[in-house]
Amino acid sequence: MWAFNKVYSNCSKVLFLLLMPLIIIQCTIFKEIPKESLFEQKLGKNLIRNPNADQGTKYWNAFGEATIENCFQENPCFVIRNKGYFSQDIFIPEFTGLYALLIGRVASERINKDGAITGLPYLYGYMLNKEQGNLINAYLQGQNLLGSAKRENEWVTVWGIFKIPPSTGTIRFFLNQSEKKGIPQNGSAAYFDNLGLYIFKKEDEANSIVDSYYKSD
Ligand SMILES: [Ca+2]
Repeated sequence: MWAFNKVYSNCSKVLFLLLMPLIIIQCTIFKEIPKESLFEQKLGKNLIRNPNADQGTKYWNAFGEATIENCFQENPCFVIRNKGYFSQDIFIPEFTGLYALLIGRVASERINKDGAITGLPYLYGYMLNKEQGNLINAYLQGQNLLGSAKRENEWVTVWGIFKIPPSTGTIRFFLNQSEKKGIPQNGSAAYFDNLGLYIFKKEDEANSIVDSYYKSD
């Protein structure tokens, strides 16, 4: 009886050891989040990290005169002067054929009486090819990406919607300062805050986000 118990006990141990990898594999399978849901989770969400300058320059690259300052009512924002700029890379390899909304709030310390664009803030971007050494697939410019305030230091919404070309892996999002040929910078500040990059399946799905920005005017 003792011998039988010992053999039985050893069998249980062997069986347990044999089953252990299966249990681990099962648990791993159940823990893994399906790709579909990760894709869905990112849709319609702001993919910019630190979009409000609450974390200083974290996640952003700053070039030239590019700083974080308290802009009006002690709210930190991104500030550039003399054509300094900020940029952030956002990885979006799974969104080919969908639509990207670039959006933000901007203000300018300088408004030229003759309407020249020098000093004005604008959003800009590249779609970078994931297969060809970050070759530029598309330039994100025009539309409503240039700050069009009529008064100095007046905050306005800027935005543009762009279809994501095949093989795009990354969007490089820029905060830039305009300059008209022959009219140089004079050290005036261009302000940016509440930046957003959203992906949508259809172009018109971006409307609710754009509307919510305009409501904050
Ligand atoms: Ca802010």
